Amino acid sequence: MPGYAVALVARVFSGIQPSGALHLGNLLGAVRNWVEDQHTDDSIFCVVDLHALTVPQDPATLRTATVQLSQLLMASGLDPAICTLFVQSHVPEHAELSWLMECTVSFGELRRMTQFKDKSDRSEFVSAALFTYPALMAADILLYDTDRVPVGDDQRQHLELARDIAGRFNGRYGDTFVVPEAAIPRAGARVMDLQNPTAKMSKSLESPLGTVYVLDELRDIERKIKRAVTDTDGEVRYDPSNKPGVSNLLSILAACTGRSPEEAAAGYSQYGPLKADTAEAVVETLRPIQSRYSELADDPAESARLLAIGAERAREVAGPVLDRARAAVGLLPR
Ligand code: ATP
Ligand code: LTN
Repeated sequence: MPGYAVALVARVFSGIQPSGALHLGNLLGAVRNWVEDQHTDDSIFCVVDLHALTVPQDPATLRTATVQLSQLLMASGLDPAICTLFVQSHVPEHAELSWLMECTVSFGELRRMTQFKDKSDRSEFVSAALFTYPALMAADILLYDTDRVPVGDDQRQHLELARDIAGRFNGRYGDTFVVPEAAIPRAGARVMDLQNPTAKMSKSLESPLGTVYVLDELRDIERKIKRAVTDTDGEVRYDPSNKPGVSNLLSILAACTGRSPEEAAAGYSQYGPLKADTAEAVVETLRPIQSRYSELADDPAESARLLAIGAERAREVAGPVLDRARAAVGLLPR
C-alpha cells in the first residue's frame, strides 16, 4: 500500500448478525477465534444490524437481539479494552461505502452467491438488499484496511467476492483498499444441525432440537446432543460425506477440546460414550459464558457505554478510508 503507515500487527475484522440467538456454530466457527485474535492482532468486531435487516425483522426483537448479542460476545471473551466492538449502524461509513461497492460488483457476481439462492428460496419477500448483501459485507471489511477475516466456512464465497471487489476497485481507481484474506478454522468451521446433519446449524432456520444455543439450559444442551441423529453402522469414524451425524459430533468434540476430529475419534467404539463426552465438553465450554452473560445482562447501561466507545474508535479508522475511496472515484471533498 503506498503512502500509508506500515502496520506492525495485522488488522482483523469480522461481523455477526443479530438475526437470532447465538449458537454453537457461531461460537466454534467464528467467535472463539476472534477471542484469540484480539490478543495478538488489531481486532475489530461488529454486530451487523444492517445485514439483519435484509430479511424482515420485528423492530423490538431486533433491538433486543442487538443488545443481547453484544453482551454475549463480551461474555464469550471479547474484551472491549483490547479489541474494538461496535454496532454496524452506529458507524454510517458502512452504508456509504456500500454504495461504492454496489457500483463495483456486477449483477452476475451477486447472482452466483449461494447464500442468496438459499435464503431467497426460503423467503416469501426477497428484498433488494438481500441480493446486494455481499456489497455491504465488502464495505464492512474494506473500511478497516483489513488483512484477515476470521469466519466460518459458509462465508468463504462472500470473502472471495470481497477480495475481487477490492482488486477491481484498485485496478480501476488506483491502490485504495487492502485485499483481505479469509481465516477459516480447522475444527468447527461448519457445525451442522444435530437433527439434520447435512444442513449447517443456523440462527435463522427454525430447528430447536437441532441447534444448541449458547443460552440454552445446560440440561437441554445435554439432551439435544444425546438425541443427535447418527446412523446405523455403529462405527465411530470421521467421514463427513458418509457419516455426517457422527462426524459433526466429532468436530464439535474436537473444537471444544482443542484437537482434530480424527484425534477425537480415537478410543470410541460406540455412539453413547461419544455423545456423553461431546455433551460434557459443550456444557463445560458454555457454562462460564452463561455465568458471565448473566452479570453483563444486569447492567445494560455499561454495555451501551462500551459499544459507544467502540463505535467512536471504529469511526476513527473508517472515516479516512471512506474519504480515500470517495476521492478515488471522483467525488468532491465535503
Ligand atoms: P443466519 O442463519 O441468520 O444466516 P448464522 O447463524 O449463519 O445466521 P451469521 O451471523 O451469519 O450466523 O454468522 C456469524 C459467524 O458465524 C460467521 O463467521 C459464520 O461463518 C459463522 N457460522 C455461522 N453458522 C455456522 C456454523 N454452523 N458453523 C460454523 N460457523 C458458523
Ligand atoms: N455475512 C456474514 C456476516 C458479516 C461479516 C461481515 C462477516 C457481515 N459483514 C464482515 C465477516 C466480515 C454472515 O452472514 N455470517
